[in-house]
Amino acid sequence: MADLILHHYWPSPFAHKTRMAMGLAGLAWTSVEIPRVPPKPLLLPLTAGYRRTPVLQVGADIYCDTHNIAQVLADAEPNADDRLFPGPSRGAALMLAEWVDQTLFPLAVRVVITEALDTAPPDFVQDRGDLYFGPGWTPEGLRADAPGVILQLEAGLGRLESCLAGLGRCDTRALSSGDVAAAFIAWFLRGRWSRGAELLRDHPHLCEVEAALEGMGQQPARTMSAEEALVIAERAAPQAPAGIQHRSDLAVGQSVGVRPYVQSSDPEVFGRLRALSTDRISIDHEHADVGHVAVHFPVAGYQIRPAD
Ligand SMILES: N[C@@H](CCC(=O)N[C@@H](CS)C(=O)NCC(=O)O)C(=O)O
Repeated sequence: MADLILHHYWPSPFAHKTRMAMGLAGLAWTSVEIPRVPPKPLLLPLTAGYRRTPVLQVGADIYCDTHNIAQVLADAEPNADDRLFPGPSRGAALMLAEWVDQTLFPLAVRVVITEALDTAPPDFVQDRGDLYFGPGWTPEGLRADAPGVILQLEAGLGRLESCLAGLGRCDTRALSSGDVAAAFIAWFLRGRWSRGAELLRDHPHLCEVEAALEGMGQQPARTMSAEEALVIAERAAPQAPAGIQHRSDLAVGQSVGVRPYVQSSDPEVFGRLRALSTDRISIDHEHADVGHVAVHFPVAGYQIRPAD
C-alpha cells in the first residue's frame, strides 16, 4: 500500500481522532498541514471540493471523513483491523463513533464556539458557525441556547461514561476504535472549553480512556508539503475497485452529487460514480492540478443524488 498521507491541522479534534486511530493500529503516517479555514487551494483539487478535516490520501485515492478513514486504516496492514476492532467490538465501536459524531460533537462544538465568540478571529467564527449551525445562526441565539446545550452535553457525557464503565478498566481490556471516538471528545472539551476539565472530572472512565490514548499516534513518520502530495496523486492512479455492490438505481459512470446530510455550508461535490457499497461512495474526479483521482465518502451520514 502507498503511504498514508494525512491532510490535517494539529488542533482539529477529528484529525486528532484519526491520528490516535493510526497510533492504535500501529501505522506510520505522513503529515501534510492544511489551513484551518477556506480557501484550501492545495486540498480541494484532491477532494472535488469537500472541505472538512481530516482527509486521508493513499496515492490517487482520497478518503474523506474519519468513519471512512477508519476502515482504510483497518485494511492497511494485516494486524490493523484487530487492533482497531479487537474481539467482538466492531459493531459497538462503529455505533459509538457515529453517535459521538452526530450527537455529542454538535453539542460540544456549540459550547466551544459560544465561549470563543468574542475571542476567536471573526472569519473563523463565521466559517464554523455556517458549517456547524446552518443558515440563520446568530451569536445571540448561541448564547441564549448555551445553558440548555450544556445540560444536553452533560447528559450525553453521562451516557458515554456508563457505556465505557460497562466495558471495564482500560488495563484489563484491549482499547478499540470506540475508545478513540470517546477520547477525542474528551481531548476537545478539555483543551478548548474553560469548563471542560471540571465536567470531565465527573467521568472517571472517560478520563481513563483519554489518558490511555494520550499522545498515541501524534508523531508522523515524516512531513510533506501539500505541493508534494499533489504530485504524488498526479503520478498515481486510483486503486480502489469500481462497481456497484449494493441495490441501487445508480450506475457506474453516472454524474452524482454528494454532501454531508446535515444543515451546513458544506458544498455538494460532483463526480462520476465509480463504486457504491453499503459503506462507501466513490466518485471519479479530474482536476488540472492532480489529474484523475478517486474520492471516497462514507454512505452513512452522506446523501448521494443523480446530477445529470
Ligand atoms: N464527519 C466528519 C466531521 C469532520 C469535521 O467536522 N471536521 C472539522 C475539523 S475538526 C472541520 O472540518 N472543520 C472545518 C475545516 O476544517 O475546514 C468526519 O468524521 O471526518
